[in-house]
Amino acid sequence: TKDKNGVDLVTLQNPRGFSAQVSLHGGQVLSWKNERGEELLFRSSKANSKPPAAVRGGIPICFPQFGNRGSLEQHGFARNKIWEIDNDPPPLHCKDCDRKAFIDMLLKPSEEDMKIWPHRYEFRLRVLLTSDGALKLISRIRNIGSKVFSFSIAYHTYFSVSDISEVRVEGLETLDYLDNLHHKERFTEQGDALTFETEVDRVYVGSPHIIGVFDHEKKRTFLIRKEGLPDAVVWNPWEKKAKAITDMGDEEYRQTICVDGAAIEKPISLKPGEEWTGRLELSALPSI
Ligand code: TA6
Repeated sequence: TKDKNGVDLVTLQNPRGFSAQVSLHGGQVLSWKNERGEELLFRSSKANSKPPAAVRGGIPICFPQFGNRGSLEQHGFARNKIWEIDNDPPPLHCKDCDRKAFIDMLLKPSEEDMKIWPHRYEFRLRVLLTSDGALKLISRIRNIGSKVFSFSIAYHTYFSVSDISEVRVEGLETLDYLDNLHHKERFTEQGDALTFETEVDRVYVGSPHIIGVFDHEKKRTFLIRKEGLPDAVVWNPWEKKAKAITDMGDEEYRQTICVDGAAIEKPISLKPGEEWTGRLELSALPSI
């Protein structure tokens, strides 16, 4: 189907009744619903889906730059580009994936793009709903040019939560983090689980491949499994910053937390012909 701006939207379904919606604008997951039709990802009521801006919510793909760490636009250009359906996808090693449960998309630079970021790459993104409703994003980025390049990447994941004061994040204890609110300086996490009382904008470096986001009120646990993504961004704009974000309702910061699988501290470097693979798997489980 197409959205009101004529952008192609693809709906994924699995036999258990989970669904997801992916936009070819940015290769962005916009929705992920469980078998009861509950929306698991946040989307702002003020989100505008008018290209090139990315929809506020879902999972924008930050590539080839995270944040303002470089000369490109904030979070790079991939989330603002129209991707194409990948008609030459890598083989699907997935025993019980049915045709309606995944989409393969491709982003390649146009000659125009080459003026901004002069590297030849193929970015193949597979979004897949597993048979038990987990959402998998598999990125394969290949250098098809003649010179080495490096990039940062983040799956900017807006989880839907009942209220930020009810959220706990586990798995990042004792890690170092770069604090975007303090000139990206490095600190060490002292606490046990992360809880939220104010703006947080951090890159936890060398994070484990499993992180838990617990929503106490909804009795729901999000599990984040990641491979090839050594870092984890944790962000909530809180009240003041949320008011300054035009495509976010003033109170909506309470209904979301971003915990993003990422590779930021040590950008990924690819020699000609080399390919990098990054995998993110999100599960939404009833809390024990
Ligand atoms: O998530 C970290 C961050 O870099 C924050 O500093 C904030 O800018 C957020 O990303 C959202 O960025 P965006 O460009 O989507 O408004």
